[in-house]
Amino acid sequence: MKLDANPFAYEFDLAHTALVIIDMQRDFVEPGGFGESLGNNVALLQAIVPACQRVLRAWRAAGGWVVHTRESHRPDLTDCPPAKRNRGNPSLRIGDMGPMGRILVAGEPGNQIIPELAPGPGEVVIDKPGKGAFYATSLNGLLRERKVTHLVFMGVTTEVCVQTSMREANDRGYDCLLLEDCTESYFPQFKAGAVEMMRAQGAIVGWTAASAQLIAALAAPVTEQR
Ligand code: C5J
Repeated sequence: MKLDANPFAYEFDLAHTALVIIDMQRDFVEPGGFGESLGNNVALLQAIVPACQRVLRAWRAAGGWVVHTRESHRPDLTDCPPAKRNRGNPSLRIGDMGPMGRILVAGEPGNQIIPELAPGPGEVVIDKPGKGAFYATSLNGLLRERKVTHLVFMGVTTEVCVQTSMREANDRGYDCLLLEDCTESYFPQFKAGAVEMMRAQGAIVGWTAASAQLIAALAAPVTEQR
């Protein structure tokens, strides 16, 4: 399959491509969660949910494989370095009781993926203690087992967990595409900068495209794409 993308067309074989949805968790996206309690405007993140749902539906209908991630720590926090927990001396730390349960702790209500994008049968959920989806997770092994070579990214936040994961993937040899209208930041200028950075210098980290381009490619008969 081939789609219009920046800085040039992105080609992928669906059987060797995974859709990776980064950290669309209640605590980051929903009103009344951890993100909002820090003073962030979660409406920005909520605005991408319909586009993410459209892509997920089209990807599943085409038979594509999906990986979801959550920024998530063990209840005993043994996988949370003090440097991460204490950075910035926040009033609410990872592991503290937040508005939707213990913050960024596995099993807590706020740590779950939003119902609109709930994982389906056969889809994988990766709990990651870092910003990147590859650090201290089984993701690379799972992708190699399935002979995945290409990754399509959506999720939040663009310049933190999405960008870190895409850079990790790029260094491991995956061809990565970021769907611009399916990712967001609490800081729109950071999203804009991250998108520019990733596709600069001939897709130095990867490609970017509008989700409509991907959906059109998934819907097109195979013969039209040659
Ligand atoms: C993510 C964060 N998911 N911003 N986390 O980007 O701390």
